[in-house]
Amino acid sequence: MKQTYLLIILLLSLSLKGQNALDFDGSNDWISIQDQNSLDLLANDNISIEFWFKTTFNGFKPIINKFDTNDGFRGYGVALYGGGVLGIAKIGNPGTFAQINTSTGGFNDGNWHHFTGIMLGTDPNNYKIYIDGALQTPTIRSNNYTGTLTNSVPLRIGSDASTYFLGSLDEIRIWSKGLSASEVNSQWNKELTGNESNLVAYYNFNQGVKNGNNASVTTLNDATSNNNNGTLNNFTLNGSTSNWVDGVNFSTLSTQNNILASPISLFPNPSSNVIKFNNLTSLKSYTIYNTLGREISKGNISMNETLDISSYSSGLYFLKFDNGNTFKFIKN
Ligand SMILES: [Ca+2]
Ligand SMILES: [Ca+2]
Ligand SMILES: [Ca+2]
Repeated sequence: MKQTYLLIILLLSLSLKGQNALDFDGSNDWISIQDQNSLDLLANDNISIEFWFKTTFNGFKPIINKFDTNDGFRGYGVALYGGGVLGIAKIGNPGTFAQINTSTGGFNDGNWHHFTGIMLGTDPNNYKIYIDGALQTPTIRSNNYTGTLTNSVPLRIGSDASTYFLGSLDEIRIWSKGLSASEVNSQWNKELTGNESNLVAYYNFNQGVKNGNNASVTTLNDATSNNNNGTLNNFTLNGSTSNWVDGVNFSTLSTQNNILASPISLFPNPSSNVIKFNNLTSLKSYTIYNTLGREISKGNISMNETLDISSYSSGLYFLKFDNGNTFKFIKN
Protein backbone atom coordinates (compact mmCIF):
# COMPACT_ATOMS: atom_id res chain seq x y z
CA MET A 1 0.00 0.00 0.00
CA LYS A 2 2.79 2.39 0.98
CA GLN A 3 4.57 1.69 -2.30
CA THR A 4 1.35 2.46 -4.19
CA TYR A 5 1.10 5.88 -2.52
CA LEU A 6 4.75 6.57 -3.23
CA LEU A 7 4.24 5.65 -6.87
CA ILE A 8 1.19 7.93 -7.12
CA ILE A 9 3.13 10.80 -5.54
CA LEU A 10 6.04 10.17 -7.93
CA LEU A 11 3.72 10.14 -10.95
CA LEU A 12 2.01 13.33 -9.76
CA SER A 13 5.31 15.13 -9.38
CA LEU A 14 6.48 13.92 -12.79
CA SER A 15 3.27 15.12 -14.41
CA LEU A 16 3.65 18.55 -12.76
CA LYS A 17 7.05 18.88 -14.36
CA GLY A 18 5.85 17.72 -17.77
CA GLN A 19 4.61 20.99 -19.17
CA ASN A 20 5.89 22.75 -22.25
CA ALA A 21 6.87 26.15 -23.59
CA LEU A 22 7.80 27.44 -27.04
CA ASP A 23 11.28 28.49 -28.17
CA PHE A 24 11.66 31.35 -30.71
CA ASP A 25 14.73 31.55 -33.00
CA GLY A 26 15.13 35.35 -33.04
CA SER A 27 15.20 35.57 -36.83
CA ASN A 28 11.67 34.90 -38.14
CA ASP A 29 9.62 32.78 -35.67
CA TRP A 30 6.33 34.35 -34.64
CA ILE A 31 2.69 33.58 -33.87
CA SER A 32 -0.26 35.39 -35.40
CA ILE A 33 -3.67 35.55 -33.73
CA GLN A 34 -6.47 36.90 -35.88
CA ASP A 35 -8.04 40.24 -34.94
CA GLN A 36 -11.15 39.62 -32.83
CA ASN A 37 -13.39 41.83 -30.73
CA SER A 38 -12.25 40.11 -27.52
CA LEU A 39 -8.67 41.25 -28.24
CA ASP A 40 -9.68 44.79 -29.24
CA LEU A 41 -9.48 46.82 -26.06
CA LEU A 42 -10.54 50.44 -25.64
CA ALA A 43 -8.22 53.26 -24.59
CA ASN A 44 -9.77 53.52 -21.14
CA ASP A 45 -10.03 49.76 -20.59
CA ASN A 46 -7.86 48.16 -17.94
CA ILE A 47 -5.47 45.58 -19.37
CA SER A 48 -3.20 43.02 -17.69
CA ILE A 49 -0.68 40.90 -19.56
CA GLU A 50 1.22 38.00 -17.99
CA PHE A 51 3.81 35.54 -19.28
CA TRP A 52 6.95 33.58 -18.42
CA PHE A 53 10.04 34.35 -20.52
CA LYS A 54 13.62 33.14 -20.80
CA THR A 55 16.21 34.93 -22.91
CA THR A 56 19.86 35.97 -23.01
CA PHE A 57 19.30 38.64 -25.67
CA ASN A 58 20.49 42.16 -24.80
CA GLY A 59 18.53 44.68 -26.85
CA PHE A 60 15.06 45.42 -28.18
CA LYS A 61 12.76 42.47 -28.82
CA PRO A 62 8.96 42.51 -29.06
CA ILE A 63 7.25 39.87 -26.88
CA ILE A 64 3.52 40.31 -27.35
CA ASN A 65 1.60 43.13 -29.02
CA LYS A 66 -1.35 44.21 -31.10
CA PHE A 67 0.32 47.15 -32.80
CA ASP A 68 -0.87 48.53 -36.15
CA THR A 69 2.45 49.29 -37.87
CA ASN A 70 0.60 51.23 -40.61
CA ASP A 71 -0.96 53.59 -38.07
CA GLY A 72 1.91 54.70 -35.82
CA PHE A 73 1.83 51.38 -33.92
CA ARG A 74 -1.64 52.09 -32.48
CA GLY A 75 -2.45 49.32 -29.99
CA TYR A 76 -0.93 47.72 -26.90
CA GLY A 77 2.08 45.55 -26.16
CA VAL A 78 5.06 44.41 -24.10
CA ALA A 79 8.72 44.37 -25.14
CA LEU A 80 12.22 43.58 -23.90
CA TYR A 81 14.75 46.44 -24.04
CA GLY A 82 18.53 46.74 -23.78
CA GLY A 83 19.94 45.75 -20.39
CA GLY A 84 17.17 43.24 -19.83
CA VAL A 85 14.53 45.88 -19.02
CA LEU A 86 10.82 45.12 -19.65
CA GLY A 87 8.22 47.70 -20.74
CA ILE A 88 4.49 47.85 -21.34
CA ALA A 89 2.64 50.42 -23.46
CA LYS A 90 -0.60 51.67 -24.94
CA ILE A 91 -0.09 53.65 -28.17
CA GLY A 92 -2.87 55.95 -29.44
CA ASN A 93 -2.72 58.62 -32.14
CA PRO A 94 0.69 58.40 -33.88
CA GLY A 95 3.43 59.67 -31.56
CA THR A 96 1.27 59.60 -28.44
CA PHE A 97 1.67 56.79 -25.95
CA ALA A 98 1.59 55.76 -22.29
CA GLN A 99 4.48 53.51 -21.26
CA ILE A 100 6.35 52.34 -18.19
CA ASN A 101 9.54 50.29 -18.07
CA THR A 102 11.17 48.49 -15.16
CA SER A 103 13.80 50.82 -13.65
CA THR A 104 16.15 47.87 -13.16
CA GLY A 105 17.06 45.24 -15.73
CA GLY A 106 19.03 42.04 -15.88
CA PHE A 107 15.97 39.90 -16.55
CA ASN A 108 17.72 38.59 -19.71
CA ASP A 109 19.93 36.31 -17.54
CA GLY A 110 18.91 33.07 -19.24
CA ASN A 111 16.64 32.02 -16.36
CA TRP A 112 12.85 31.80 -16.44
CA HIS A 113 11.20 34.98 -15.15
CA HIS A 114 7.54 35.87 -14.81
CA PHE A 115 6.16 39.21 -16.05
CA THR A 116 2.87 40.84 -15.03
CA GLY A 117 2.07 44.21 -16.62
CA ILE A 118 -1.02 46.16 -15.57
CA MET A 119 -2.32 49.23 -17.43
CA LEU A 120 -5.24 51.11 -15.83
CA GLY A 121 -6.60 53.59 -18.37
CA THR A 122 -4.16 55.85 -20.23
CA ASP A 123 -2.22 57.45 -17.35
CA PRO A 124 1.07 55.57 -16.91
CA ASN A 125 1.16 56.70 -13.27
CA ASN A 126 -1.50 53.99 -12.85
CA TYR A 127 0.57 51.28 -14.55
CA LYS A 128 2.42 48.52 -12.70
CA ILE A 129 4.97 45.81 -13.52
CA TYR A 130 5.66 42.77 -11.35
CA ILE A 131 8.64 40.48 -12.04
CA ASP A 132 8.55 37.02 -10.42
CA GLY A 133 5.64 38.26 -8.29
CA ALA A 134 7.56 41.29 -6.94
CA LEU A 135 6.27 44.82 -7.65
CA GLN A 136 8.90 46.80 -9.57
CA THR A 137 9.72 50.50 -9.33
CA PRO A 138 8.68 51.78 -12.76
CA THR A 139 10.15 54.47 -14.99
CA ILE A 140 7.59 56.43 -17.01
CA ARG A 141 8.86 56.45 -20.59
CA SER A 142 5.96 58.44 -22.05
CA ASN A 143 2.80 60.13 -20.76
CA ASN A 144 1.13 61.83 -23.72
CA TYR A 145 -1.51 59.30 -24.80
CA THR A 146 -4.43 60.58 -26.95
CA GLY A 147 -7.03 58.93 -29.24
CA THR A 148 -8.33 55.43 -29.69
CA LEU A 149 -6.60 52.09 -29.11
CA THR A 150 -8.54 49.61 -31.25
CA ASN A 151 -7.28 48.36 -34.61
CA SER A 152 -7.84 45.57 -37.12
CA VAL A 153 -4.42 43.90 -37.06
CA PRO A 154 -3.53 40.48 -35.57
CA LEU A 155 -2.23 39.98 -32.05
CA ARG A 156 1.41 39.00 -32.47
CA ILE A 157 3.55 36.87 -30.18
CA GLY A 158 7.31 37.20 -30.67
CA SER A 159 7.21 39.89 -33.37
CA ASP A 160 6.24 43.45 -34.24
CA ALA A 161 6.34 42.59 -37.97
CA SER A 162 10.05 43.42 -38.35
CA THR A 163 11.92 42.23 -35.20
CA TYR A 164 11.68 38.73 -33.71
CA PHE A 165 11.95 37.47 -30.12
CA LEU A 166 14.87 35.19 -29.20
CA GLY A 167 14.23 32.77 -26.34
CA SER A 168 11.33 30.86 -24.78
CA LEU A 169 7.82 31.97 -23.78
CA ASP A 170 5.14 30.25 -21.68
CA GLU A 171 1.82 30.93 -19.87
CA ILE A 172 0.74 34.02 -21.83
CA ARG A 173 -2.43 35.59 -20.41
CA ILE A 174 -4.28 38.70 -21.57
CA TRP A 175 -6.91 40.12 -19.22
CA SER A 176 -9.51 42.86 -19.80
CA LYS A 177 -9.11 44.02 -16.21
CA GLY A 178 -6.44 45.25 -13.83
CA LEU A 179 -5.23 42.37 -11.67
CA SER A 180 -5.08 43.13 -7.94
CA ALA A 181 -1.87 42.59 -5.97
CA SER A 182 -3.36 39.50 -4.32
CA GLU A 183 -4.42 38.07 -7.70
CA VAL A 184 -0.89 38.61 -9.06
CA ASN A 185 0.60 36.95 -6.00
CA SER A 186 -1.72 33.95 -5.99
CA GLN A 187 -1.52 33.08 -9.68
CA TRP A 188 1.86 34.08 -11.14
CA ASN A 189 3.51 30.81 -10.23
CA LYS A 190 0.87 28.32 -11.33
CA GLU A 191 -1.30 27.39 -14.28
CA LEU A 192 -4.91 28.57 -14.62
CA THR A 193 -7.95 26.78 -16.07
CA GLY A 194 -9.00 29.31 -18.73
CA ASN A 195 -12.44 29.87 -17.13
CA GLU A 196 -11.34 32.85 -15.03
CA SER A 197 -13.47 35.96 -15.62
CA ASN A 198 -12.06 38.72 -17.88
CA LEU A 199 -9.40 36.37 -19.24
CA VAL A 200 -9.57 37.14 -22.98
CA ALA A 201 -6.75 34.85 -24.13
CA TYR A 202 -4.67 32.23 -22.32
CA TYR A 203 -1.91 30.15 -23.85
CA ASN A 204 -0.32 27.48 -21.61
CA PHE A 205 1.85 26.17 -24.49
CA ASN A 206 1.42 22.59 -23.24
CA GLN A 207 1.50 21.17 -26.74
CA GLY A 208 3.77 19.01 -28.84
CA VAL A 209 6.57 16.70 -27.69
CA LYS A 210 9.38 18.69 -26.08
CA ASN A 211 12.38 18.87 -28.45
CA GLY A 212 10.69 16.26 -30.70
CA ASN A 213 9.32 16.24 -34.22
CA ASN A 214 6.32 18.58 -34.00
CA ALA A 215 5.88 19.41 -37.69
CA SER A 216 2.10 19.05 -37.34
CA VAL A 217 1.70 21.16 -34.17
CA THR A 218 1.32 24.56 -35.83
CA THR A 219 -1.71 25.93 -33.94
CA LEU A 220 -1.32 27.57 -30.51
CA ASN A 221 -4.44 26.74 -28.48
CA ASP A 222 -6.30 29.40 -26.50
CA ALA A 223 -7.54 27.83 -23.24
CA THR A 224 -10.38 30.37 -22.91
CA SER A 225 -13.73 30.05 -24.71
CA ASN A 226 -12.84 33.01 -26.98
CA ASN A 227 -11.08 30.85 -29.60
CA ASN A 228 -8.18 33.26 -29.95
CA ASN A 229 -6.04 30.43 -31.34
CA GLY A 230 -2.69 31.30 -32.94
CA THR A 231 -0.82 30.20 -36.05
CA LEU A 232 2.87 29.38 -35.74
CA ASN A 233 4.98 30.91 -38.52
CA ASN A 234 8.51 29.86 -39.58
CA PHE A 235 9.26 27.56 -36.62
CA THR A 236 11.57 24.58 -37.27
CA LEU A 237 9.43 22.35 -34.99
CA ASN A 238 12.16 19.77 -34.51
CA GLY A 239 15.05 19.82 -32.02
CA SER A 240 15.82 21.95 -28.97
CA THR A 241 15.31 25.40 -30.51
CA SER A 242 12.52 26.94 -32.60
CA ASN A 243 10.25 24.21 -31.23
CA TRP A 244 8.04 23.08 -28.35
CA VAL A 245 10.45 22.76 -25.41
CA ASP A 246 10.54 22.29 -21.63
CA GLY A 247 8.43 24.81 -19.68
CA VAL A 248 9.08 26.43 -16.32
CA ASN A 249 9.00 24.08 -13.32
CA PHE A 250 6.17 25.20 -11.01
CA SER A 251 6.20 22.20 -8.68
CA THR A 252 8.93 23.27 -6.25
CA LEU A 253 7.67 26.86 -6.05
CA SER A 254 3.94 26.20 -5.70
CA THR A 255 3.75 27.16 -2.01
CA GLN A 256 2.93 30.84 -2.51
CA ASN A 257 -0.24 30.69 -0.39
CA ASN A 258 1.84 30.07 2.71
CA ILE A 259 3.62 33.39 2.39
CA LEU A 260 0.70 35.50 3.60
CA ALA A 261 -0.35 33.11 6.37
CA SER A 262 3.00 32.88 8.16
CA PRO A 263 3.60 34.95 11.32
CA ILE A 264 7.35 34.44 10.86
CA SER A 265 9.05 37.33 9.10
CA LEU A 266 12.33 37.63 7.24
CA PHE A 267 14.54 40.73 7.35
CA PRO A 268 16.24 42.72 5.96
CA ASN A 269 14.76 42.26 2.51
CA PRO A 270 16.33 42.98 0.08
CA SER A 271 19.73 42.21 1.59
CA SER A 272 23.27 41.93 0.33
CA ASN A 273 24.94 40.02 3.20
CA VAL A 274 22.72 38.24 5.75
CA ILE A 275 19.06 37.56 6.51
CA LYS A 276 17.40 36.85 9.89
CA PHE A 277 13.97 35.75 11.10
CA ASN A 278 11.46 37.07 13.61
CA ASN A 279 9.13 34.74 15.52
CA LEU A 280 11.04 31.53 14.90
CA THR A 281 9.87 29.43 17.87
CA SER A 282 12.16 26.47 17.29
CA LEU A 283 15.15 25.32 15.27
CA LYS A 284 13.87 24.89 11.73
CA SER A 285 15.26 23.15 8.66
CA TYR A 286 15.21 25.20 5.48
CA THR A 287 16.02 24.84 1.80
CA ILE A 288 16.72 27.78 -0.51
CA TYR A 289 15.71 27.67 -4.18
CA ASN A 290 16.30 30.05 -7.05
CA THR A 291 13.50 31.06 -9.43
CA LEU A 292 14.16 27.97 -11.55
CA GLY A 293 13.34 25.77 -8.56
CA ARG A 294 16.97 24.70 -8.29
CA GLU A 295 18.19 24.01 -4.75
CA ILE A 296 20.86 26.56 -3.71
CA SER A 297 21.51 25.54 -0.11
CA LYS A 298 19.95 23.93 2.98
CA GLY A 299 20.51 23.89 6.73
CA ASN A 300 18.97 24.68 10.12
CA ILE A 301 18.28 28.06 11.66
CA SER A 302 16.81 29.45 14.90
CA MET A 303 15.78 32.92 16.05
CA ASN A 304 18.66 35.45 16.31
CA GLU A 305 20.85 33.37 14.00
CA THR A 306 21.93 34.93 10.73
CA LEU A 307 21.96 33.24 7.37
CA ASP A 308 24.87 34.31 5.14
CA ILE A 309 23.76 35.05 1.57
CA SER A 310 26.77 37.18 0.60
CA SER A 311 27.99 34.62 -1.94
CA TYR A 312 24.65 34.43 -3.81
CA SER A 313 24.15 36.02 -7.22
CA SER A 314 21.81 39.02 -7.24
CA GLY A 315 18.18 38.06 -7.72
CA LEU A 316 15.05 36.54 -6.23
CA TYR A 317 15.19 33.44 -4.00
CA PHE A 318 12.71 31.27 -2.13
CA LEU A 319 13.42 29.97 1.36
CA LYS A 320 11.18 27.04 2.25
CA PHE A 321 10.94 25.67 5.80
CA ASP A 322 10.21 21.96 6.09
CA ASN A 323 6.75 22.78 7.46
CA GLY A 324 5.98 24.28 4.03
CA ASN A 325 6.20 27.99 4.93
CA THR A 326 7.94 29.79 2.09
CA PHE A 327 9.54 33.23 1.99
CA LYS A 328 10.71 35.29 -0.94
CA PHE A 329 13.82 37.40 -0.58
CA ILE A 330 15.96 39.47 -2.89
CA LYS A 331 19.75 39.37 -2.85
CA ASN A 332 21.16 42.74 -3.90
CA1 LIG B 1 3.44 25.65 -20.29
CA1 LIG C 1 -10.40 44.89 -34.41
CA1 LIG D 1 12.53 30.11 -38.09
